[in-house]
Amino acid sequence: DIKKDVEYGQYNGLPRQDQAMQKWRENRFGQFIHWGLYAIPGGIWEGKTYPYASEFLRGSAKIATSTWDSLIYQFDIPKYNPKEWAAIAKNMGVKYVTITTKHHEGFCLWPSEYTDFDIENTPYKKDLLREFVDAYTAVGIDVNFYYSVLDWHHPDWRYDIKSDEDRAAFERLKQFTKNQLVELVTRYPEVKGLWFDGTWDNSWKKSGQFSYELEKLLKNKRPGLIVNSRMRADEHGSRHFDSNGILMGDYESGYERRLPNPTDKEVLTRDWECCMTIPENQWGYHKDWSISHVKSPLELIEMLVQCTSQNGNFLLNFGPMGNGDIRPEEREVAKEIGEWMKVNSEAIYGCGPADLEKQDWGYYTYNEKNGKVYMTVFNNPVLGKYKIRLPKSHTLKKASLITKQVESLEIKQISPTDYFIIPDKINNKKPFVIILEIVDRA
Ligand code: FHN
Repeated sequence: DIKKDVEYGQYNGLPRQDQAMQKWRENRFGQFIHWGLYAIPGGIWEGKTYPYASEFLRGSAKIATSTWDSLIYQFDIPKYNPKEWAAIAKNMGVKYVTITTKHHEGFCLWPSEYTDFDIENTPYKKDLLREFVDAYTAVGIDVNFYYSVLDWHHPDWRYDIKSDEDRAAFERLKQFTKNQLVELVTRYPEVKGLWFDGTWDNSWKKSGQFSYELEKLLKNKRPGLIVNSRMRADEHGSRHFDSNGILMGDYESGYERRLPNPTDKEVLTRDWECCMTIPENQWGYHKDWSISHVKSPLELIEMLVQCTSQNGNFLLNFGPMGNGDIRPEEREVAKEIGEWMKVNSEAIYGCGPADLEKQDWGYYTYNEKNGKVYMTVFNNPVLGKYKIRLPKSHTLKKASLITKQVESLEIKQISPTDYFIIPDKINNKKPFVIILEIVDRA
């Protein structure tokens, strides 16, 4: 039901069913990379540790813009090895990556024609983004660009527009934004999607028509381009969803460091992505991870499986160091997730919701193409039996381990709709996957 006139809302039919979007959906697991000048101080300034997100250190430690900006002369990244980064990502099992081409600080990882505050003016000088795109593309990982519209470096950025002067400045900022985005999709035609951020200020919320036209322009230049819901506000200032509740962009990107309730049915109706940090709230590199809980690989795997079971993608963040290295803790996380994925990724890639009642042992995922239902077990019932409830017209024919350790597991029907799977022997130190063959008698 349309309540309000919205001219600058959604214009694609959703969910998008073109090849690029189908690929995005099948990928399910991505790596987020936050890298910029903030990686150099890594959350510590003049000997003091600031526990808030390291990419906000400039504000937390009240550092003058000129001081912060001069970090550019220290961006010398001797350990930067994009091929190694790509190998780590590939081994972890991600199918796409999203890298901060420009975060709120305004520093650009590529040599931009429109600013001097970029990689060209660092000691590194070279186009690290090109090297990055090449390395990830070579191993078959789709590359997306994160871009913050909010820009602490740019003199024309305004939080709000309250005067003619603000308006004129923000018009220039809009032109700059457009130029940079066109530059990005032109210089790096491999790019699959744009991930907008820093779009919550009034100035941008008042630019509904502009962001609408910009989305169209970028998609015309790069057909198939995928844009997150954060890019847009409509002309009434509604973000993510327009004033009539219709999603803008191609998928919802509001799940940040949180997941939907596992029984939420509404999220099943659209594409969405959850982005997640390994520590509590650090996107950029922070030297001291003892300041908050650091999620274990198992916690992260559970999030990935939950997202898949609810039609969402999982984007796991890495914050490379100021010297270009990947910190040991992140290498370890990547390695452990990768080991799990090597055995179980069939339950993730190309999978989505199974439309079965959730049980306490974990999550169902379903692959439409092969008709298989996967149950990934995270919690072992003391009973030692895993309960399954099917719709009345369905029958459970077979249950087997993804590892093929045993040919099939014992099934006991306990009611017209309910079954127990009674495994004989399972190595359950890690979450494991049972494949179900279900027959629809209807
Ligand atoms: O402020 C940023 C933050 O640094 C990080 O980039 C996240 C990623 O989703 N987005 C913003 C907060 O919403």
